[in-house]
Amino acid sequence: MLIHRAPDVAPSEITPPAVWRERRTLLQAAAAAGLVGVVGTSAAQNAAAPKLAGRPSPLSTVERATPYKLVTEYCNYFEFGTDKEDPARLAPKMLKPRPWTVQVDGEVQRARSFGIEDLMKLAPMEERTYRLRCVEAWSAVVPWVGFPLAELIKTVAPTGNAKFVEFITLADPKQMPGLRSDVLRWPYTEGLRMDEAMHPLTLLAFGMYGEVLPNQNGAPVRLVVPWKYGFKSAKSLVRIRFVEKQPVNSWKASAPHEYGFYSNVNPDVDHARWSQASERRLGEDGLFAKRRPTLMFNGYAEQVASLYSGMDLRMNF
Ligand SMILES: Nc1nc2c(c(=O)[nH]1)N[C@H]1C(S)=C(S)[C@@H](COP(=O)(O)O)O[C@H]1N2
Ligand SMILES: [Mo]
Repeated sequence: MLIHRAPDVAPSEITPPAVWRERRTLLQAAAAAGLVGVVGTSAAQNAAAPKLAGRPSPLSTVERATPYKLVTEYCNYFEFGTDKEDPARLAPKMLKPRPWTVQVDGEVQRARSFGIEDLMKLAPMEERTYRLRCVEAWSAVVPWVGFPLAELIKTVAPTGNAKFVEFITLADPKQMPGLRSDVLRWPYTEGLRMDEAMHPLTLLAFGMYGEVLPNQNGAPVRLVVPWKYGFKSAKSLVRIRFVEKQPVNSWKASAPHEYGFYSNVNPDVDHARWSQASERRLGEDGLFAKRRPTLMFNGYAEQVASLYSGMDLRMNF
């Protein structure tokens, strides 16, 4: 499938990669000279973090990135606690993202384990700036660094029985104090239908804002599925399993009337306890800040709506 641009963005707003690179170089030069702040660009944000560059992708939204500080300090990572501040407080010192292996198995012809360094070499890194819409009605814009999950899927050659992909994340009580709570079923597990997993927008992310992922954002590797609620984007993956039956994701297991398998962003289908029609963008929470209308498939309808043609999205929420 060929995709030329992000949806709900006029072609004139798309920055061609050459111009983007030039702008970025200028910004970095200006930043190095102390001329401008670097908030909202992909320039390095945490001097201590290893850099991770990616070639700019035309699938990026041109919306301004949410400030790094907000994306790294206001997180959902229940293995470290349910308060938004818990992951940033605990994950940097408790989670050990290296050495790390990701097991890829199930209905594939070439099952194997990848050391994280080998996994990172599988395909060229891209920088993809995506909207992220949490089921809790807040959103952010994040410049991820990674490559399409499809690249990994091609490498392991799924069999004809592979209908779904299950994503299993780390559950180590020594590193993760949140596992003492039973808010969710551990290990945190997610799933995608095969065509969703193969979709060019579906990203395996290793970095963000030009750096390796901070622990609280899912180091060393996470999933990013921009047209679905944020909880589908599982952090700190340890196993990717190809299966025949629809996997049970942790959120659905914990509250099946509130969370479904598909979890597509849909302003017309309310959560059992709140409306999904609008959202608060992180960083825009001043007294007079307007809520933003939530877009169908989080604004990616042009690329993904066809995956669901003929499906009742109210039943398949
Ligand atoms: N392993 C794991 N992955 C997870 C979560 C979690 O609690 N554990 N929370 C999800 C939710 S609800 C959201 S909104 C996103 C948040 O990603 P961010 O904190 O990097 O913005 O991560 C998702 N991935
Ligand atoms: Mo979320």
